[in-house]
Amino acid sequence: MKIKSIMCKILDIPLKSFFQTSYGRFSSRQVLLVKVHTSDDQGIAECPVLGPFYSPETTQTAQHIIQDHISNAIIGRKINNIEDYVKIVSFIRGHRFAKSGVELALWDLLAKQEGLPLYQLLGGVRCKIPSQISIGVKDNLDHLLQAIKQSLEEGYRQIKIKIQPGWDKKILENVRKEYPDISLMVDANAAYSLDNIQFFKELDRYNLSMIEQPLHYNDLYNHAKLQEQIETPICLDESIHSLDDAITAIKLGSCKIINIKVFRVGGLYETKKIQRFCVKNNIDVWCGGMIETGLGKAFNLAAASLPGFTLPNDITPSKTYFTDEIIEPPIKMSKDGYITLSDRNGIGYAINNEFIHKYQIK
Ligand code: OSB
Ligand code: MG
Repeated sequence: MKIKSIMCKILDIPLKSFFQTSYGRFSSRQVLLVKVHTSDDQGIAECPVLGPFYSPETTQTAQHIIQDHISNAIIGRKINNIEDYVKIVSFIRGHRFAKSGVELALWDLLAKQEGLPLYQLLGGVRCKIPSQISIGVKDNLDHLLQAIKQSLEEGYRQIKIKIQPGWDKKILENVRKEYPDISLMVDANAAYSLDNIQFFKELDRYNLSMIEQPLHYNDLYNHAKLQEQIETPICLDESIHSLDDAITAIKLGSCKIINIKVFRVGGLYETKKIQRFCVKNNIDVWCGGMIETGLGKAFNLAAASLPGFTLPNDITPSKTYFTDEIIEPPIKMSKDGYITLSDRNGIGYAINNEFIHKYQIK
């Protein structure tokens, strides 16, 4: 198919309530909407860049890379498969969120052309996706316990809580006192160093299914040192940008589990490469989230249908973080914590144009 044009819009969408990690607190979500047009169709995706505290990109750099570099490279060219696109944009170093925005819109276009739901074109093997909720740092313990109670009632299959120095040991002790048997994990978002080794050793007693990204994003070596000394499996998030990172981390022993975020690794093509390597090496993976809108979550759902995605994913119904729905129908979760993939062609959801109109800022 011949690419005719690419269009970007910036949306700024209020969150239902604030979300806090060790990076800080945010109350609204900026995402870049990306539309790729051929002469007779369009594909749509989003680029949920968070900001330079999570990865080097921002919404504005992603827009710049798409409009001034990716567009120049692909407009007017024939792209018959995703590999063509990946090769063409391989001259751009980094900027994986930007590359993923266009790649995902192309996946949507290709799946529609083939008359298939995206997850089937991708090679997905399941259509019921297990869900976990990521609960941010709260103002106090009561608020956290309340959020956990509500999430368990809603049916989530696992609870993930954000930790940071000062909001860790005491919190976990109390959560475990209240809920000794629930499936529980923690995410440190790189807030600790090996100086905290005593704390990490004590974590072993809380029976956590994993600890996500305890140390600096650039530090596979010390993650390997840490994993040697604790039982709790380490799961890497921020450290993994590519198949090469995944290979290095696994060979070094830096983790036992990988959180693959479709956007962080540059799209579904790289996601599949990492997933295949992990399956071969018996490493469990799951799909992470970036507080995407329902549109971004829909691409994550397709990823989570692939072999090897054996653990609960940070994929939640649209209403979990937002009041309004960008997609129709909304993403819904069953009472036992599963989301069923759409059987419609392409990404499988329609876009609510009123939503875009309401929240577009550029
Ligand atoms: O580290 O997984 C993370 C949200 C924003 C940035 C980083 C992370 C998160 C989450 C939320 O934990 C995941 C979600 O979208 O459900
Ligand atoms: Mg994380």
